Amino acid sequence: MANRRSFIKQSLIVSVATLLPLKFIKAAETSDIEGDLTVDSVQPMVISTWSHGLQANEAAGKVLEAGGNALDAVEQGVWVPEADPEVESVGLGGLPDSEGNVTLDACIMAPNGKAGSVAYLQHILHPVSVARKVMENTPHVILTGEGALKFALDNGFEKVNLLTDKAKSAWKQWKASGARYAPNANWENHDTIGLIAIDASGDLAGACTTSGMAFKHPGRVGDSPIIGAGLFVDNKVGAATATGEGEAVLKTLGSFLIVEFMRNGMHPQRACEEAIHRLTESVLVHENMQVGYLAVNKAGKVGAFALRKGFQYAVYQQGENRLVESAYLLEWK
Ligand code: SD4
Repeated sequence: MANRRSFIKQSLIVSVATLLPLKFIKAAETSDIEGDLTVDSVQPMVISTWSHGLQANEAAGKVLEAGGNALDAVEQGVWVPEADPEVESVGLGGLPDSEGNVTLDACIMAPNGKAGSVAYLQHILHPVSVARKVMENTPHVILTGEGALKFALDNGFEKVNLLTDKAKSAWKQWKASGARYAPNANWENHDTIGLIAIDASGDLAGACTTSGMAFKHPGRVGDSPIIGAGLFVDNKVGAATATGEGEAVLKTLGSFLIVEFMRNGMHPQRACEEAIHRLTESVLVHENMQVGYLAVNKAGKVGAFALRKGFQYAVYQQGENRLVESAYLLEWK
């Protein structure tokens, strides 16, 4: 064990040192001993991405405080931004694709290792709940597009119009300004929601839901509905979720990577930092790229790290709900 730990420490020092010229801004103080997964007792808790996570956490926290389980908590937590027309990156009110259609990606993972997901789904207010039905009522993990819509309608979900006037006029403005797609994952400080909960039994579940990158190509699917990319939960180890430019997260399977780092004894903070470092090593980082990771281990320790400044996450525990600025690697140019 000691050997493994010192190896991890050493490899961390090497990778941080390699990245120093890129301006290593700040990293939380952790030791890999703190990544120990020994659990005595953990208070129920909820963590989620961005400031809209605060309201989502409240809803999820209520479920936990009423004795509910982590799976119900994550589903009901993310219902809040999914139904909020002011949140331009999730569900109703989400910015559309290049043809003006709102297309949604969402997934959910349960403590028993089951997972469900929908991608490129249109017209449904709560894609996370369709993902849960895929998990619970089918032998599949992912349903996409027309098939996902048919499944939703067959299962009693109603068809709704997700394109608000505000989102439509943003799309028209984008068209008028030349309709050039540019990944922009940090705009207005709210984005995809990834939410993870630990319930009173110490069980973990997670959900991730988004309308994806604004004005994306029709048919584009991001990281959020892909198990291991936008979200990964292992009830013995911990869970992680991602926000930002999905293509970068997909190419490095960021959430799975973080959970594997934690499995090997890394503190969630270090694990998120390492996943960002991995991304800078294996993905071409362009000047507008943002990626943020958020993780928690089985013992309730939280970590977060972003490629660039601006990522925030919300932490709810024992009735307290706070918004935290994530540490990050690079300043915007
Ligand atoms: C995507 N990861 O579709 C999502 C978008 C997002 O912050 O999280 N933006 O690529």
